[in-house]
Amino acid sequence: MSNWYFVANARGTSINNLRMLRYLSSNVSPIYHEDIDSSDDVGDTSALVSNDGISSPRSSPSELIFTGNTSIPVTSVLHIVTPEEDTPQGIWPVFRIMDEDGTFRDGNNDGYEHHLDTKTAENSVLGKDLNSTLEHGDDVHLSSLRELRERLCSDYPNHALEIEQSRILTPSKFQYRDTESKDTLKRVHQQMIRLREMDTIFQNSQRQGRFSFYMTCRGEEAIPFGAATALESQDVVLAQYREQGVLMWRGFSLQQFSDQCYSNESDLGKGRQMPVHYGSRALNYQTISSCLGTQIPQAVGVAYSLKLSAANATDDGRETKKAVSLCFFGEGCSSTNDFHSGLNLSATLKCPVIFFCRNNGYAISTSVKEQYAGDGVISRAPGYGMAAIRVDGNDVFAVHAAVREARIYALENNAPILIEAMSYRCGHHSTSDDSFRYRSVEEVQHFANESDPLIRLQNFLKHHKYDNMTDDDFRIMVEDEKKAILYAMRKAERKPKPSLEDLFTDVYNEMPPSLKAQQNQLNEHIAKYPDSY
Ligand SMILES: Cc1ncc(C[n+]2csc(CCOP(=O)(O)OP(=O)(O)O)c2C)c(N)n1
Ligand SMILES: [Mg+2]
Repeated sequence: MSNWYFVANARGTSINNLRMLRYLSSNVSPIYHEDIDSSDDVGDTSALVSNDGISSPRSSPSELIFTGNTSIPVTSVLHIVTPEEDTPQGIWPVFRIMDEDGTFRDGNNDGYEHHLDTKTAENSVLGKDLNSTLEHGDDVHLSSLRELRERLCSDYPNHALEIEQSRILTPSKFQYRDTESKDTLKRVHQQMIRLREMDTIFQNSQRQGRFSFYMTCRGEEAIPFGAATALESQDVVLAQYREQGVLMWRGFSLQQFSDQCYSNESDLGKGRQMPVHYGSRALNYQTISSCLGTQIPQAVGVAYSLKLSAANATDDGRETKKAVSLCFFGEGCSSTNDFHSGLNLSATLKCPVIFFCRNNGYAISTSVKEQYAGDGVISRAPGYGMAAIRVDGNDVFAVHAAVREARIYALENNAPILIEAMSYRCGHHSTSDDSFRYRSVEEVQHFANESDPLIRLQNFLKHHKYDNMTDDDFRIMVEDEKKAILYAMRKAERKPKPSLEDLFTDVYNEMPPSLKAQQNQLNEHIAKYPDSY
């Protein structure tokens, strides 16, 4: 559906909603007031960085409290459950590296029987070479990823192997164009802020009638960036709609995001899709479909084709880069027929596909309690003969590690794997939704305070004194991002709409008579009511 014709229908606010607004929008910048009204905002990043300092060290929680007061045992062990082994007894554990206060878990208080293998420290190069050049002390600020990794290995020897392998903690071979630095961790942090700000401004723009629809990723930002940093550029991503951070990481510019939402002539989809239905052939990101679940069997087809082309390329001696497809979907989408047929097909055809379920507690207004009777989505994997891992979706390091290892597993075994990431949808479902009609302000406040992935990463940076980041530095980053987003938006707003002709092209080589008839009807209609168009 073209967003020209989409009717935005949710401008309603309730008293609860207003209370939440006051709570979360207390520090709105003047830039917003000048141009973009934030009256229906569900939050502003500036509020996130106002919790000065970090909490004092505490022992790691043994359980993760999920929506609806379900508790899930936490494990510090990155373990993929393969079809060959026994499935976990009871509730599947959730893999987590970093606790809410930004420190890494020591593994001693895990709620699941797997405990960290202390040999991992000995296996790692950094782990053997601890304290070589590192000065310790409270006032030592770390400025390079090398220093940070040494400090982390020293502080958390049980995670040494992961610290060494984590690409978030490894500088890129090439300079990132947007940050003009090779520092991956800093870029992850900056892009998490950029995404949150873009979401906030775009949502508010929809409220002002500047475009027709929007969906935020608020509260789930660790998922796209954790996953994107673990993939290679040749990997094909088939997303649901809330994963715009993957595109951002791959280089989709703020101008491209804005052009798509405004459906202007620079929109790659030529205005035929609703806002947020991004796609980019150059970035190997298939265009979003509004119908839930369609991306799942498509991802299986993509993976099957990748497997065949990799095999053929080896046969005739050409070099090929091995690739997987990664398919994102929400837990609500896992109730579609396409989920079941897609997963079954991938296991029987042995396709290298990563199924990534974002379990954020809700499918619009339906909470997980009403969505399934079993243990989430992960417990279905053994039924399909599929490997699986459950991960804390608010821990960017854990999401990264799980996807990295899942990719290795999928390619080595030519087999699918299911990841379930436990998170929470802090925003409304979309701009057509007022979530305070079906969940309490207190619930949203609780998750926004306790498990926000951006605050968790900022606690990590502060705790480990990385890059000397203070709350003021965070605020400056937020302001710079806001300016860049507003600049792109204003530019997008001024661009002309795509040609009406484009509505009928690009599907058939020669337009069939039925479509030609529709085009004539549309032209006649517009000629009859010129004032309305
Ligand atoms: C086949 C189909 N059924 C229903 C819908 C309406 N719909 C759009 S999003 C959504 C909820 C999806 O929830 P989930 O998969 O958990 O993703 P989330 O929005 O939580 O990220 C529904 C029911 C649709 N778009 N397509
Ligand atoms: Mg959901």
